[in-house]
Amino acid sequence: MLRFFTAGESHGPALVGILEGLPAGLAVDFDFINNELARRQKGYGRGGRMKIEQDKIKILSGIRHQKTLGSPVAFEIANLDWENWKNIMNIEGAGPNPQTEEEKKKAIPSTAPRPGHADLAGAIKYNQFDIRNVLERASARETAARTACGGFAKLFLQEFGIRITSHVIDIGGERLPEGSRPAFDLLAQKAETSPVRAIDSALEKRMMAKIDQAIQSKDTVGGVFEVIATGVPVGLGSYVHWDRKLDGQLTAAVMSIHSVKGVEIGAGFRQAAMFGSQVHDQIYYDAKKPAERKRTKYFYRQTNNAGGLEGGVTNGEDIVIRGCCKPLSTLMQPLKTVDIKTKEPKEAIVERSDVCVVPTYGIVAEAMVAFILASAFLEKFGGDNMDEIEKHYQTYLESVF
Ligand code: EPS
Repeated sequence: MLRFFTAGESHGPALVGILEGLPAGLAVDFDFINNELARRQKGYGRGGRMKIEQDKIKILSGIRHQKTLGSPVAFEIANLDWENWKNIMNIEGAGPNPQTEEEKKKAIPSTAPRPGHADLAGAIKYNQFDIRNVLERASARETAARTACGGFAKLFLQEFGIRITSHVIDIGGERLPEGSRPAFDLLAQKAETSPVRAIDSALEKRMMAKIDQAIQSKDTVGGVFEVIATGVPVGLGSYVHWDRKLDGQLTAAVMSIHSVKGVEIGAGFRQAAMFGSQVHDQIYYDAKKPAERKRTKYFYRQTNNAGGLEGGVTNGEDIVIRGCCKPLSTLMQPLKTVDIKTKEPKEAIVERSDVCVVPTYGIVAEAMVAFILASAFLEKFGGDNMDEIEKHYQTYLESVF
């Protein structure tokens, strides 16, 4: 079993993570993990913070000579913005210690909760009269630590031929039509070179225009990302019990990402308007042993409406999972709210934020999907070191009929 914890406030000294359950002997490519962090920082529509941060992982434990030890991997990602907040977010002083006019403004307690944010429910729940005490942890800055954990999970999965990418299929209603997609590598390459991770250049322009429109009208815009995992063997997850169904675990993991309000697998909600004969992916068999190492695909489909999962179990086809992001709740033209102290009507907090984060959350969703798949893989083929897991996996592949 793999598990991880993260900690850290958005403008605190650092984000930290602990990833527990990685086997010993996994080669760690630090550039790969840092590149994952860089991919998360990109995207048209991001705010000023991403110009300040240059997310880099600093490993504190669990790795020696570039290989995992089997012990918990602990790491830190510095918040470079801490320098601008250390007198406001100070840890040991009894209150803020502002030195400049700008810091004096930052030190004023935030009392106007943003509709759509964790601000109000969080302030009531934790009995806080400065909303900063809520928003600092509710911030999606936390997803940098998740992305690093997902980077390790991806490195593990890659050893077994499993790869994951994402692209954006909708921003503010500018949507990629349903239908055929380029093969995995081409799709990944197209997404990687687009500022909005769109795989179609005409769509990319319309999406960027939508974001420009939101910027100009001091608004925000949401959308839909799609994550694809390829090379996944048959048999991860289980149909025997509700909490072992992998579709449930994957959707919960993606739903847990900030601002995600809907998750679909495969043809998802579109299936409601289709007949069974149009939905279910017919089964074929190829008796030839697949040449590609570790492929388990003797049984295959020509369509993938199931999104790679049937009965909560992977069926060997690509896993396809979508997340719908609501528009972010920090608006430069604030919505109406009520001051939590005076109970008077007020305008919601306005502070630096992003206009659109759909491409970024696709990257975070890749990390969450990687984590769930790595965990399920370890559950099925478990072992304490990579050699042991490799042997278990090979034995399984040889037994697949
Ligand atoms: C984020 C850092 C934050 C926001 C964003 C995520 O930086 P700041 O609040 O200093 O501008 O840009 O936060 C949110 C989207 C959110 O919902 O809070 C990051 O590193 O991704």
